[in-house]
Amino acid sequence: MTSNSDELVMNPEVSRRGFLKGCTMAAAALGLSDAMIPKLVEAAANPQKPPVVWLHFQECTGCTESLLRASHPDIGRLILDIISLDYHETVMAAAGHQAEEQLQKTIKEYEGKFICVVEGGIPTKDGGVYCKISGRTAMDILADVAPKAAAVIAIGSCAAFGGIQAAEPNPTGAVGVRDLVSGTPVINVPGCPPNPVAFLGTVLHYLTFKRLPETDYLGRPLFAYGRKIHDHCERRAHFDEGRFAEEFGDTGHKAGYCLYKVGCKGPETYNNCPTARFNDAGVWPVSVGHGCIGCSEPAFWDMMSPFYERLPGVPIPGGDGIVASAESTGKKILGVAGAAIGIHAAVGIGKRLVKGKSDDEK
Ligand code: FSX
Ligand code: SF4
Ligand code: F3S
Repeated sequence: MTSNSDELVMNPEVSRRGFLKGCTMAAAALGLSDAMIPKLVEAAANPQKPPVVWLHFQECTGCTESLLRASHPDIGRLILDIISLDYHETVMAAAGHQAEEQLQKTIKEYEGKFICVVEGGIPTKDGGVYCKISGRTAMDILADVAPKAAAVIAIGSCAAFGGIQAAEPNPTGAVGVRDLVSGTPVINVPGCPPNPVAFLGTVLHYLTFKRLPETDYLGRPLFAYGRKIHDHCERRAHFDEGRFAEEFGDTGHKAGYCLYKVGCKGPETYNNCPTARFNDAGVWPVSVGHGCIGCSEPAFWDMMSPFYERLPGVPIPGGDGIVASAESTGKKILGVAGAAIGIHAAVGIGKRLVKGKSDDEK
C-alpha cells in the first residue's frame, strides 16, 4: 500500500535515533519483549505506508493536538512517518472541494486497505444535523467511509463513547463509533485526550502483526487499558497506609499523599497513565497533584462527577471503611451507567476480558 500525501502541510523528518526511540517506547507499551523490537522497526520502516483517512466530528481537536504537536516531537513525527495521512482536516493544505475530492479519491483507490481514524462523537438526533461537513452529516460521512476501511481507530473518548457531547442530557444524541459501525473492525483508544503512545502502539501492532491488538469488552486495547490507574500509581503506598490529602493545599497534599479523598477516580479507571506518562516531562495528572477524573471510561462526564468528591464503594484503610454510597459521589457510576453507555458497559464495571498474547507477539 502506498499513497499520495502531497496535499499535506507536514513533511516531518524523523532522526534514526528518534525513530528507534519511538519504536522502543511503543514496544514497551505493548508489553513486547526486546526480541520483538527489530520486527516492529521493520514494520514501521516499510516504505509501503498504509493510507489513513482521519475524520473529525464533535470534539475539541485535543486528540490531534496532543498527538501531533506534543512536546514529545519524536512520537508525533514517527506517527506521521509510518502512515500516509491522506485526509485530515486539521493539517491538510487542501480545503473545500479540493479536500472532499481527496477524501473520495482515497477511499476509492484504497478501498479495503486504508485505516480510518475517527476523532469526535457522532450526533444522531434530528437526522444528525448537529455536525455537518461539506453539506453532509457526520453520520453520512461515517456510513460512507467506515465500510470501505480495513479498520477503524476511534481516537479519544468522544469517538469511543460520545464524550462530553454525550453527557446528560445529550442534546444532540451523540454516540461513539461502535454504536454506528458494524462489519469493519473498530478499536477504541479513549482518553480526553488519550496518550499518544496508546495510538502509536495500536498502529504499530497493526502494521507488525497485520491485525488490531486484543481488546477488553469496551473495545480498548488491553496493552494500554488492561490495568487500573490505581494498580501502578506512585501514591498507592499512601493509600494502603491510610495517608490521604483531605483537601487541596493541605499538609497531606503537599506531602504527596493519596488523592482519593479529593476525588481521584483511579480505583475505577483503566489506563496506563502511571507507566506511559505524558510528554517529555514524564508527568501524569496524579503526579502533579490532581486526581484522575476517569477520562478513559465511558460516560465519564456523568459517571465520574462530581470530580472532587470521593468515588463510592471503595474500601479504604485508615478507619473510614467503605466510603459513601452511589447517591453522593460519582453519582451516576452505577445508576446511569446502563442508560448512558449502552450495552457495551452493561456487563459491569470492573469485569474485563483478559486474554494472553498470541504466539507471534511473545
Ligand atoms: Fe474528545 Fe478529542 Fe477530549 Fe478533545 O478530539 S476526547 S473533547 S481531548 O479532542 O475527542
Ligand atoms: Fe493513586 Fe488515586 Fe489510587 Fe490514590 S486513589 S493511589 S492517588 S490512583
Ligand atoms: Fe485521564 Fe485519569 Fe489518565 S484523567 S489522563 S485516565 S490519570
